[in-house]
Amino acid sequence: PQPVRLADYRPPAYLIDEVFLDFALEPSATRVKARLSVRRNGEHAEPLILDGEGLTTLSVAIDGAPHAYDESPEHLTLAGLPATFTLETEVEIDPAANTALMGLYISGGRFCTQCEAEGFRRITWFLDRPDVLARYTVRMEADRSFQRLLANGNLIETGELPGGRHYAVWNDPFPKPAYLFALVAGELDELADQFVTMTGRTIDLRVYVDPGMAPRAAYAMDSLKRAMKWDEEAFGREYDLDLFMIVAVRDFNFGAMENKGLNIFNSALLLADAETATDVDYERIESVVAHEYFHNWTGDRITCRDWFQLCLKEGLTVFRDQSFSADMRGEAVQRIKDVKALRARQFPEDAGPLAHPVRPSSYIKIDNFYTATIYEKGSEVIRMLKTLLGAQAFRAGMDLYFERHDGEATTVEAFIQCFADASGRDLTDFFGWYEQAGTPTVTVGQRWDAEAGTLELSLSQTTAPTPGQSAKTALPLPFAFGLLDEDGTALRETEVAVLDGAELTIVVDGLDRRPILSPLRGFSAPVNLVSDIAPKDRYVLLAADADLFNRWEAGQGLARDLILARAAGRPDEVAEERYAEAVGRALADQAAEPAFKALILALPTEPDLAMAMSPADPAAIHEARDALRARLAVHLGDDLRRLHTGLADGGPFSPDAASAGRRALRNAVLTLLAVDGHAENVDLAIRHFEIAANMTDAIGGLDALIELGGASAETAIAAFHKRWKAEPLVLDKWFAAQARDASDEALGRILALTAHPDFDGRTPNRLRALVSTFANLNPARFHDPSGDGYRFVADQIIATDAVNPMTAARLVETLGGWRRYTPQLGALMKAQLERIVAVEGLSKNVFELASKALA
Ligand code: B3K
Ligand code: ZN
Repeated sequence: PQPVRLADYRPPAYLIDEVFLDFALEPSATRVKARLSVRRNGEHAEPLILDGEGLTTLSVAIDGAPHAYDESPEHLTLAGLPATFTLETEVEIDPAANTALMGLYISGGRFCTQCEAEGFRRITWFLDRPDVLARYTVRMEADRSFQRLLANGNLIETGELPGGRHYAVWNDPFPKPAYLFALVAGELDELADQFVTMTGRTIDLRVYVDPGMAPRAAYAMDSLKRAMKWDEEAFGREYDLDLFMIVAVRDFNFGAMENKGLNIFNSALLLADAETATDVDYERIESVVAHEYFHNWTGDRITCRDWFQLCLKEGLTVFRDQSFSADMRGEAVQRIKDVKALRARQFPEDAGPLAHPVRPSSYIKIDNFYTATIYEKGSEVIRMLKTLLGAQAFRAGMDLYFERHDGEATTVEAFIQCFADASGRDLTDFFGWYEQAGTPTVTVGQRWDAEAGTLELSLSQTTAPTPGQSAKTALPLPFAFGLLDEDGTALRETEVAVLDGAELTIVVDGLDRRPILSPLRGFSAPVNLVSDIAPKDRYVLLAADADLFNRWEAGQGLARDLILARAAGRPDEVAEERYAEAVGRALADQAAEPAFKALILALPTEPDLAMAMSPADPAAIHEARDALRARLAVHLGDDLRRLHTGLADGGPFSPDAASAGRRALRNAVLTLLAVDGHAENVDLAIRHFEIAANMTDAIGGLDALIELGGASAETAIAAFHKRWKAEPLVLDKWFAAQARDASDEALGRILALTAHPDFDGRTPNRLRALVSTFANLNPARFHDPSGDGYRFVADQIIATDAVNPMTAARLVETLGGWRRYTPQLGALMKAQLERIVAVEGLSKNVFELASKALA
């Protein structure tokens, strides 16, 4: 397959101004008539080349008369065209057979669509590229059993038809690219509400869900209203249509989609109540509802010129949803979680064979570039921009962007230009963050001159080569830091220095005591930090840094070093005791929030540790990490059990951040205790599970019992299944809990789960619950020395690729880091990638990632 290159971008030869679509919906034979008002773009004699995939063409006419055309599997070519004309086509498609879940498909007996990035071409012949913006009118008719007929924009007309059919007509006044088109038809319950905008307009809000599920949409609706208000306050953005709809579907390739006025969600990211959803689910629902809503301005009103510009809408919108969540749930806790996610997903990507810049310059399948780099690093880049310019200039740049580019399909250059113009700053070098892959390493050295009372900080940065980019340049990055004394008293408040070359020296003078450096506060840049800060100073930071992120970071660094020393066969028991005591003090801190303490209590994850060990040995890491957990569990045992009791919550469930924080801490305590199979801990876990009054506690208990193993684990697994077998979203959690089981004998059971009657690999949620959870969150068993974990994941990739290439491809990255592991493991991983690449008829999606992972 040939890659597509940014350098080859050309404006479209034709533009489409108006689209009229007429759907005659039938599950296995849907007819789609399209009437397009087309206009030649400039003076030329080029043919019109339309995109299509899997369409059965029934007719093609220009200005009402049949027209000759050339059809290939992916294109329809028309020549000899006037400067403006009406193109009419009719095609037939088969939604019931659409297992790839791109284009028009059926989920739970309802029609729904997914068009981003290139799904619209599976619906009708079109210029399926984001720089062709058109106004859409959509008529659809279906059997009356498909009760609701929904599309983008405003409802214009509905009516009955003979033969038990009915129809609806929708019009979207805002020009949009085809990837934002959506249609839904089927039986759905409705949750209705309203929002009054800052200019006093009343917007109708609708959330559509499976019959009987409307109460579970309440939190999504509440999140939506808070997001609408927040976007007005934080960015001055008001909603534009009079109606905003969200529909939940069970079968979806990812989280959710920002179709104009008609967002479509994976039901896992929309439905919640205390009994069936965890606090983590609530948190994700809040952030994803906000994310998709925020796209209305950053994505829909202003969209991408081409798919290389994906971060223009995604990085920016992640930044917006993270800022929203920080305001809803607390800045420090949110920042820690965001950085954890960045390190868990983006850093390994940036360090491996699939590393790519935030704005890539070539791809084979754009579906493969919805990555942590585009999303999460893309957000970090915006965050740095805000830090470098200051909040006010940042907002001025955003305002200018909305004003200058509303209604356009634009580029990252144009976006950055708005900030340069609004701030008067030259951002040429900053643009390097979009073009250079790899995580910079920033090294900070200190020289303390007691006599002069000066601290000299020397900063330097380097970035290792990444595939296709051997030479790297230094990128401008904000380095926020503060100084404390040995008692934890602030000596200097946060200051932001800019490392805008390979090196920088900062001199702080007027210090009357030895300062302790609190570096890279709030994780002010997405880098790996290497510092010479001594453990005793890191204990001061853990106990007293005014920057809560760095308190957490100091604890993580201490734990990481202890675990890695153990994994290397050099355990330091005295230092481990000291660490346990410091954690005990952090837990006793009355001023700290429970949500923060829960984060302090969790040791660095195994994949995180693997990134810091070369070559990585997952078995040694797992064992060493558990040894430190055991030290904490034993050393702090009584305190932990007391804390667990003290945090028990008898009142009615509330999903608010403070209540969720208390549950998070209580479950983090249980997680820690589960490493120690002391009878008291087993009893505690059994009780925790049995009396759980919400899903957060039920899963916390189940996880702990599975780790403790034995008969109580079996009982719990069976009881959970019996209780929840009729609830697909909860059953997903049941699969996931078992997929996380890291015990030595777990692998056989996990592999056997694919044969469970409730397992269906064609439902992406179920597949991810078992296979992604296993590959991403169970490193000990995924990297099982037998190689069976790798083989299992490869089997699932190959089987899934035949039905749903996009979802299959998402699993490939788990094998991509093979060079970072011990030679034995690396060879086993590589062998599975080779097996995948050799499969006949492999999709472009999987081929691109697997072959790049091997290159
Ligand atoms: N824009 C969609 C992602 C589409 C993924 C297509 N492979 C959801 C989001 O990021 O908001
Ligand atoms: Zn998005």
